[in-house]
Amino acid sequence: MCDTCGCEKKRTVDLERSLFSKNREIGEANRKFVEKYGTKLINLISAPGSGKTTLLEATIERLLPSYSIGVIEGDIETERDAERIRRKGAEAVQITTGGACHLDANLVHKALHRLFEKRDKYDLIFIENVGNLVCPASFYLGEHIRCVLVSVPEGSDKPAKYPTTFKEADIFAITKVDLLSFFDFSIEEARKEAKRINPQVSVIEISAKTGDGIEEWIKALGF
Ligand SMILES: Nc1nc2c(ncn2[C@@H]2O[C@H](COP(=O)(O)OP(=O)(O)OP(=O)(O)O)[C@@H](O)[C@H]2O)c(=O)[nH]1
Ligand SMILES: [Mg+2]
Repeated sequence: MCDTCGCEKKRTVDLERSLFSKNREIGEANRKFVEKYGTKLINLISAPGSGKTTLLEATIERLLPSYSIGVIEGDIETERDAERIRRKGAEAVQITTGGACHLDANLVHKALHRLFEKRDKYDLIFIENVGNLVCPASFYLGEHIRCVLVSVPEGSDKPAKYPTTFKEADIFAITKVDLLSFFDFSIEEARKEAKRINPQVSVIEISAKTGDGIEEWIKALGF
């Protein structure tokens, strides 16, 4: 309760703080859990339709059968993305949030157990977060690599307009670069703004359709 006016604001702030710190604790546990198995955990964040699943399909094609891959799919509804991943030969578990716009560490923890029931060794586990450029960024899931994707049709102003999402990203993937000639997307603007917000971020230009940038992406993942 706020001392000055009696509003509920302070209580809300306290609850938020405890929600985020509990989430971080479980995120750290997720990280320790996968590290026991020598697994790298990668969190993909983007608006709906930026090309997360298509990039994963191309990544699986490139890395199987040399590496074992698992995917945790987060969506509000349907098993469709998990089915796409399974068709490419990787293991996948689907989380349907039923409305929530992001995954949290606890949901991912349960999904990790489901994945390790299927196989006892993964070199990589990808988490495809729920399509949303804002909310998933506040929830650490235990990932070693956080990748934010923006596709060419979305516009090069996105880093400047959604800076908090880029602050803790390790990789900024500009996707669908095969469409550059049809849109006024400026690679230079997107790159400059992302680097201004987060000088450490690696910027990669990718087309999962043509294969451009896929090798650089694989290298950035450490493979
Ligand atoms: N031209 C082009 N289209 C692409 C590329 N990558 C994905 N797409 C298309 O973009 C659309 C959305 O791709 P998805 O991979 O399903 O996007 P997503 O981010 O997984 O979508 P949600 O899971 O719904 O958030 C599909 O029609 C893809 O074929 C690309 O590199 N180039
Ligand atoms: Mg998808």
